[in-house]
Amino acid sequence: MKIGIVGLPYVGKTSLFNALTQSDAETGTYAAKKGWNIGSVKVPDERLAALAEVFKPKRITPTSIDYVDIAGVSKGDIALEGLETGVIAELREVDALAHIVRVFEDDTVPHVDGNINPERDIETIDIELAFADLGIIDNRLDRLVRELRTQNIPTLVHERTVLERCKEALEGGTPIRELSLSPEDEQSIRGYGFLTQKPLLLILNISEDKLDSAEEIRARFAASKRQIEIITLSARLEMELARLEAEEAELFRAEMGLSESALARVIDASYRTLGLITFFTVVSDELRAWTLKSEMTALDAAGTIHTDMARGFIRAETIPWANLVDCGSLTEARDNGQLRLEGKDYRVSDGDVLTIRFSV
Ligand SMILES: Nc1nc2c(ncn2[C@@H]2O[C@H](COP(=O)(O)OP(=O)(O)O)[C@@H](O)[C@H]2O)c(=O)[nH]1
Ligand SMILES: [Mg+2]
Repeated sequence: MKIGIVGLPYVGKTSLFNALTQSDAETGTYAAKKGWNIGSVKVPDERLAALAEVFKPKRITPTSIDYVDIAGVSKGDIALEGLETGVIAELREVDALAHIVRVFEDDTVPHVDGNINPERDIETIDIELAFADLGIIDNRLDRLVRELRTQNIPTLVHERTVLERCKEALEGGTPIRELSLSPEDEQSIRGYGFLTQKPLLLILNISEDKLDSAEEIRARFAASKRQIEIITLSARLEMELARLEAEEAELFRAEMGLSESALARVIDASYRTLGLITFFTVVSDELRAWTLKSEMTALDAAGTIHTDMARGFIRAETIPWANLVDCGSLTEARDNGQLRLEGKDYRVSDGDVLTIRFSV
């Protein structure tokens, strides 16, 4: 899974990127307009530790998330740069966008529009993302109209209809994500990676001395952005905490009254936004976490692990992770009748421990 960090220059994107991925990319600069940073973070999961007590595996493999930190965009940038630039092309590849919004006040940090106004900044980026999509739609529609003049290809006619709907929505200020598209509609525009179609996470970057009122600030934005996940954090503080030893950082958090690490909240929200769940496997001494779209089946889970497993799927043995921890071992779970046998259509639940039986 890959998440693109977007936002105006000087809002804390690179600081958050560094905090999330334990990287050391340069902050406070707006030089490399075409550049981006990319880094990976292992998803912390307490369930893995609990399962490790049961299985005593030689190796524990968590899932990971990639974050892409693009150089800041300001008004007009995306539209002017167009589709071909590396930055936009990179963004089209991501699974979701995290938009960082500057709420923190700091006279030593410039703001491209002169003053702090998060509502305005959210709109600026929304409009830029819409422009980027509209640019592609207009180009494609031009070509489709020409092609359809000489021949009648049903798939292209369908694509044109969908693109026209998208265009109308965007021009009216509605992102593509809010349209109700059928699976066929989605399929016809999948290749474009429209930015306003991607799930969006709003991250409010607030001053470290305003963390007390984080919830109020969040509520203010939540009212107008109902369907969108909103997180508040202080990117600079998080970056500094990420550089400390784990125990030291914990102490700091406790002192400042911060319960959970902001990074864990970003990761949780990323999973929710993308509708992802985690399942676990234990194969030859390796305990491993995997990511799956919610609603997916045991067969999909098998395919995530290996195509052979999906091809030769026989059945899945499954148990919720907590039940397995209670039982103390798979054998015990089987004896207690807690290990269920499921077929390929079984809907995997978050936290399931799966053993796939297959033959090839
Ligand atoms: N006071 C304050 N400054 C911050 C915070 N987050 C980032 N900054 C500063 O804002 C400047 C821009 O940060 P950077 O992460 O490079 O932003 P980017 O341009 O969006 O990548 C740097 O000088 C950061 O130290 C914050 O939470 N509080
Ligand atoms: Mg930056």
